[in-house]
Amino acid sequence: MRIAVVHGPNLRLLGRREPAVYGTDTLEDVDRAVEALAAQLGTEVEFFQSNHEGAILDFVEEAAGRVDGFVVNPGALTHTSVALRDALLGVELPFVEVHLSNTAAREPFRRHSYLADVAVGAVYGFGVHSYLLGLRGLVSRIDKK
Ligand code: CA2
Repeated sequence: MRIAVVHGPNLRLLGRREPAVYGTDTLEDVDRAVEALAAQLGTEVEFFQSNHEGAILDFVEEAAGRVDGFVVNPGALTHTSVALRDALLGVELPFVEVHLSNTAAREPFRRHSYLADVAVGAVYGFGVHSYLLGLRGLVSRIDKK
């Protein structure tokens, strides 16, 4: 099994700004933790980050030929992007939506997700553990098929 982990806009700032909201782990720390869990689960992983919506759409389309599912932290695209929703629906692969912060406890505009109702599940509010829980859930869902 192979899973792509997608990080949306601005997530490269992780660990460098707003530690009270997003914690002190860097994006590299997140990727290493995901890689370690993936190895335990016997799953291959690859990572992609972009600040550009179109680049993320292109990646989803291109990666769909080689992966079994996606763990996605869409960043602010969560709350704005019908295009990302359509791209993920279009490739017909399971995906989990993950967020470092608890978006339900923040500004009202973060409460709506264009992806949550078409994701196999969502994990919010656990920092790096949101990615790890999301990966576990996705792998078990794919294994059952
Ligand atoms: O909590 C999350 O994971 C978010 O996806 C992060 C997004 C935000 O727009 C979503 O509502 C929730 C923001 C990503 C920007 O990342 C930063 C990290 C550190 C410092 C500044 C921005």
